[in-house]
Amino acid sequence: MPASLCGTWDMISNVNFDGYMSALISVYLRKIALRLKLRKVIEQQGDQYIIKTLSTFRNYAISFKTGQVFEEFTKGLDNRHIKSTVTWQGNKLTCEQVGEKKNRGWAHWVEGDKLHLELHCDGEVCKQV
Ligand code: VL7
Repeated sequence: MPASLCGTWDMISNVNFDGYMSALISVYLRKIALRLKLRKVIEQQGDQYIIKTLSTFRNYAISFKTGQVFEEFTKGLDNRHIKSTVTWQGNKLTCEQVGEKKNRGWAHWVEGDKLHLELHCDGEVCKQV
């Protein structure tokens, strides 16, 4: 069993978030988003998850069951409709986001006492801890 991702996690580093966002949104919103200290709140019951991304500017939440495709609307982010599937790949909770943008997805895992997140879209990779 992979380590639990559940809890409240405050961002301590954010590498190439601007590059990742440049694949999705215009420069105006990126300038605001880049300054945010994001908080993740992750809840789990069995294979049902809720992941909230919280900030002083906007909040975003998804709810899903692992292994089941769901319709995701990235409301307040890049406002796209995508088909998302989250599965465990080893110790990584991995999401594939199929839509207009190629190679879009993310992966969460725990290392030591830290939550890691890799976000990717097109050729861009953002790494958050
Ligand atoms: C979600 C933002 C850039 C728009 C506003 C910034 C406000 C706070 O996909 C994500 O998380 C996954 C994995 O934890 C679960 O949904 C990252 C933030 C990415 C993309 C678009 C910036 C506008 C951000 C809500």
